[in-house]
Amino acid sequence: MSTIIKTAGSILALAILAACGGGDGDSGSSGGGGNGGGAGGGGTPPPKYTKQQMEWVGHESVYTALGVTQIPGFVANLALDFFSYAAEEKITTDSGTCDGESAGTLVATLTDANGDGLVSNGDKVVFDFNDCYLETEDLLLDGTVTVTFSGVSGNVLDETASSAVTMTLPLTGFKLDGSETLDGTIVVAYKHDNKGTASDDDDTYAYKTTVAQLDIARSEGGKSYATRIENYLSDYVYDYVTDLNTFSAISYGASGTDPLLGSFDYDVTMTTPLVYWEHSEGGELQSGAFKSVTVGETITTTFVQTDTRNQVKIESTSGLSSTMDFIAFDDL
Ligand SMILES: [Ca+2]
Ligand SMILES: [Ca+2]
Repeated sequence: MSTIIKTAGSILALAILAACGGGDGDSGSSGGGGNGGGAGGGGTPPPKYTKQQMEWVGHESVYTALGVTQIPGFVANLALDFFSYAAEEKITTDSGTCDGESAGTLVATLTDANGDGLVSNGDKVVFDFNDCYLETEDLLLDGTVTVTFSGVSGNVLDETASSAVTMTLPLTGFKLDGSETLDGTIVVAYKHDNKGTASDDDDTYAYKTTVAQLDIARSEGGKSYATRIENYLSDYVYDYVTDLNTFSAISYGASGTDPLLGSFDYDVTMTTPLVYWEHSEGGELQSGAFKSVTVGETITTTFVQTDTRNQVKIESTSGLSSTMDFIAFDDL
């Protein structure tokens, strides 16, 4: 089975959904400072976020956007890889251990509904992750997900041909890193364009991810927190030669509770195309911008590529602004 995992294809380095931990320790200042929920009390302007909260909104806006795309994208790629492997080996199920010291197991099962050995509408791959640790992605998965194929055009398993397929991934109580539980259905529309040439140097791979509603539950410091993602859309193209992922769209609504923000509710929209460089150490955001609109302010997060370390600027219509390098942003 390790063969399956190792062939998992081109994915972004995985950001963890809703990230790890609510900012730095000094969040004791205000439990629920934020702009949460109750829009429109008569006449009193909503409170603005502190600088630390503003930075956290920028961080969360970006990493939630990436996480909702990357983790299902990883599973979708894994489904295609397993389909290819199973068709070649003429098997329908396989199981094995994952990576690391407490590796866990993964069982994969293919239902090739029409038995043609090709990805067809209605074919399925079921993954049963049992505390499965994936070393390269630094990700611990626990739960079952059925990937159902639809909208197939071309031969998806032929790496030299143009093709398209939509994969639907319902997640129910799916556990991530032992600390977060995901519920919701994610749809990934994949498209490979070979540009009509035999060489794959000019090929592009597009992934459009949509989610009507995704609920993320987690606990931290003995308390429970919940995030609801609504109307999520992201669309990006992976360039094989440059290892660049260029997003043409990202938008969603996020609401819930957070240790640093208290109750929160904001809408996130990409305003300048986000470019993400993929490499073995985890990738880096190179350029692009997001805005996060709360009831009280608009927070803009901008990535700028430099000769040394890429910079991140976070600023708000409240008048606050903050600039840091990408490493510091990543560590927020
Ligand atoms: Ca088939
Ligand atoms: Ca080509």
